[in-house]
Amino acid sequence: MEFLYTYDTLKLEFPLTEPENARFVITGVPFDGTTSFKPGARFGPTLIRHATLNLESYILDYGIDIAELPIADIGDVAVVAGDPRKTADRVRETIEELKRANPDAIPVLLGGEHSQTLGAVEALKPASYVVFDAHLDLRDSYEDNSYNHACVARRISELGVKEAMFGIRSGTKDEVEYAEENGIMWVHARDYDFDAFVDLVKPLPEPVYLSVDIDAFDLPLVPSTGTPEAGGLRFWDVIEAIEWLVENKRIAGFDIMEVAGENLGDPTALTAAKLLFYFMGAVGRRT
Ligand SMILES: [Mn+2]
Repeated sequence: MEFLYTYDTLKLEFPLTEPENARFVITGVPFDGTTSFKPGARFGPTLIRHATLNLESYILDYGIDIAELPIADIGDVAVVAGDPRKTADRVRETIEELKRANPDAIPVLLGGEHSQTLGAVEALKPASYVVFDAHLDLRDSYEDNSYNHACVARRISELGVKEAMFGIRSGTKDEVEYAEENGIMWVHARDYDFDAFVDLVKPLPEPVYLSVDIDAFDLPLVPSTGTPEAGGLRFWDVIEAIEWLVENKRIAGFDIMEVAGENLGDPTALTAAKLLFYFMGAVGRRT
């Protein structure tokens, strides 16, 4: 099928299927128009796809080969340079087109700035939003733009979506107060463990949109990201949480955002690629 706003780019290497028949439909969003510190998220989708070349499609500890799963890659969304709202509109329309053709598909967004998650959430209308992130992203506005990457969780909460956040170690007093006033639950990276995750996520209504801002991970795993912060989560801790989530909750959509860098083989993209494979493996082994 044809999409209004996507174009072909480097795609995943293993046998792909058509979006109409796929369980997972991958789309890149090469947008970094509001990045405040370290640029390069526009290269994230390509870097992640390239990093998958380094990985076996056979998931050793699951005993399944994700290359045998029905996966589509529809290329990247054509961004509107410098405009996170208009670009997120294109993300929303792309996912709406996909869901009309294939209501069972799980859209998988590769980014690109976290601002673009809003478009996916608007399209999929999940009841809950579970996010791994270093940052609360609850600002009402940042640098005079309410669709800045630092505002994405605020915009999503305003849609009435329940939120739970993990790996947090950065936010303002105002953001903490907004979270308190609006019942937004979050766990500091220092306090994170599996039980804390399950406690918060278990009561959340379905379906759940799962977002991973790559900066949730500890710095050595993800040196190239827009706003890096020391003191993050360990890789297997996040995988274990995702395994629980896909076993126990219906997943509306998934994304891996804020992967940046300029060089192929960047550790950040390698972390993201491995995470992508584990997500598809964790969902795929159940079905
Ligand atoms: Mn972040």
